[in-house]
Amino acid sequence: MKHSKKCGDSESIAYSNFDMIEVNDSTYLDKADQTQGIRAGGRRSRLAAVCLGLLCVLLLITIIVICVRSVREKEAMDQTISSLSENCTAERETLLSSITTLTEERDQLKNSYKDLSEEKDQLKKSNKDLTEERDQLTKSNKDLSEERDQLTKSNKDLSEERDQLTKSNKDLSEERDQLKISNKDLTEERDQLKNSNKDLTEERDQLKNSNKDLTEERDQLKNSNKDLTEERDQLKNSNKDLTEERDQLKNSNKDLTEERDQLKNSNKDLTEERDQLKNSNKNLTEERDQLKNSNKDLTEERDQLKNSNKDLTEERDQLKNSNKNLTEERDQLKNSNKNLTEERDQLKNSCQNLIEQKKKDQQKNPIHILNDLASWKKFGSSHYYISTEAKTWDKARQNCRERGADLVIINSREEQEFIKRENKYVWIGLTDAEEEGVWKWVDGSPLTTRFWNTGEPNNYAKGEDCAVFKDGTSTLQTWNDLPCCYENLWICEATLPSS
Ligand code: 2F8
Ligand code: CA
Repeated sequence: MKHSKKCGDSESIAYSNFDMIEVNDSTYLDKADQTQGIRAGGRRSRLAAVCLGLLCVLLLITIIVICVRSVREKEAMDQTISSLSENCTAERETLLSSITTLTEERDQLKNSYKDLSEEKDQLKKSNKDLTEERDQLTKSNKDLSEERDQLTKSNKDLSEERDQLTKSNKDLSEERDQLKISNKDLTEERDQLKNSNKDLTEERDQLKNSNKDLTEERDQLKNSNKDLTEERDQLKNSNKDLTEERDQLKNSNKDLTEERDQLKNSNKDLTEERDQLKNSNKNLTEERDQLKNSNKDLTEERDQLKNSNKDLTEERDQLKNSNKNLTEERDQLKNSNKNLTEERDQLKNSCQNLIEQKKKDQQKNPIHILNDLASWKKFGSSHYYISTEAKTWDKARQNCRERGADLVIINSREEQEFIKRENKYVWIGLTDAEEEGVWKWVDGSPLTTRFWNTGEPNNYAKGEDCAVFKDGTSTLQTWNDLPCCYENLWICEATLPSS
């Protein structure tokens, strides 16, 4: 019977009782043989049991030794592990503190960069305002100059007009004086004529009187003729003489009458002439008064213009002074602006240096990428990150640097194909900003393997210095040059130092 036996197993005792029962059941063995066989079987069983017990003890000892050894080994290992974990903890703490320091430093730099940007914007704004103010002043100065020129011109025109008016006034005064003289002459002539007329009238009256007297005499003579018929012949003669005389007198009377009528006519003409002269004199006086008034108005207007011209000149001079002051102020502001710009540029440079230093530190310590590895894709020995927002080429590069990386540098067809699979329109780390037409990667290396689109780079619109990776169907002709100020997604590349 084959049984596997184990140390201290209760089953083995059951099996030996079974053997003994088997022996008791045998009817073909004699009693002595039976006793002997039982004794021999009992000895063998005891021997086997002793052997087994020894073996068990040995096994137990071996197990105990192994256990003790393994406990000791475990303790030693625990010690090693705890010292290793202490080292790791210390290292992690150092790294964490350096991260904190770098984060603080980055935040400070970000803040100083933000402050400088704000300061720059304010300066730009104040510069723009000043420029606008200066342009307005220049414009107002120009307008005032034009106004002054117009006023000078109008002043000149008015002076010329005034001179012409003075001249015409003078001419009119002369004409008036001449008319006055001629009027005076005519009046004198008329007075003389009046006098002569008066004299003639008196003469005529005298003649009339004498005629009357003669008529009376003749009547007397007629009466005496009547009375003295005799004497009539004589008187006839004398009468004839007298008649002749009378006829002569009549003729002379007629002549005098004609002369008087002529004088009357001439007197009438002279009166009309005088009235006409009086009218013309009145008109001329009115005209002169009007001219005097207009001359007075013009003089007042000229004086007002002179005053306004004077005020404008003063205003212009004040504006000139304020313009001069503003120009000085602007120049001072320009200088201060220039100084601030220099200061800002210096700060920018120091900021840039700090960023570069930080980048170097970050490259030494790629914890940034390790922290955010889920957003990066691995290809070859590099990791790639595609942004989710759009920025200008410079800002995109800045962002890559802040991530401890830089814009992607494509050095092989495989890398080009890998980026193409992402099928995104992204900035890459290629630029010819330093020298037109000389394309360089962001690490300063020249361009050797090219994947330009057909017809590119074309410096379209004379200002395309940054390269973009286009999405679309083509795989090996995807690059285009674009103005760096355009805003696009971008792709960063980071190479982790081999561990
Ligand atoms: O927007 C600039 C971009 O304009 C065109 O592409 C849409 C030019 N392409 C051609 O003239 C063929 C690009 O070269 C240019 O960069
Ligand atoms: Ca182009």
